[in-house]
Amino acid sequence: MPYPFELPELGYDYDALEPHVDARTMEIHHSKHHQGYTDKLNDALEGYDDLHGKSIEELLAGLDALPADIRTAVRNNGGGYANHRLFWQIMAPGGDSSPGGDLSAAIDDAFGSFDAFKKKLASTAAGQFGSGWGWLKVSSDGNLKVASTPNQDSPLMAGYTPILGVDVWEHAYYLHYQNRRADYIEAWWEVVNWDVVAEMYETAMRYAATG
Ligand code: MN3
Repeated sequence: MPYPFELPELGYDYDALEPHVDARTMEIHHSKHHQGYTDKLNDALEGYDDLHGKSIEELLAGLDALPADIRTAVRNNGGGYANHRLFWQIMAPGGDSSPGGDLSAAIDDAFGSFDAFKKKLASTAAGQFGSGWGWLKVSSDGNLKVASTPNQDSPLMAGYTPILGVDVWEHAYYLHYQNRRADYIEAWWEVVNWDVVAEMYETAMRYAATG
């Protein structure tokens, strides 16, 4: 039973991503912001027993089918729950600076080169007006796309599988970078865990292949 949802462990210490992402930001982001989304998601679903067996992916992919009085709460807080769960997973200290294998070849095919992909994602995320996320996502027919979403909207809501996401809410960077979102994104590449992103890609492609 996925419900009640629980705040996932980070898998590394709050200071592990220094100097690129500072420890205080990580602590507040995980223990306050992500905990808040998790708690509010559970609050919204309380009493809706028929929804307690649904995974977060199922809930977000099926927002239109949810009762109207909890749809916005699940969209915002369920999105926040899922987006941050992915965000912690796809970061790590001291990983490779680029992906290998199938994902590397797919990025070259889709965007021309790894550098061209990074530029496209950085400009898309930097250009998201207000709060939101920049994404690398896989379509249901197995194609890589770069996109941004506002607020806590997830690519899952539109039928895509996110495999990498960069949080561009000010709470993700303001303490260290203030208004310099582009500088934060540039530094953030240093902490991407490409092994996990490549695993997510493989899983998404298996799912795309089987429909
Ligand atoms: Mn956040």
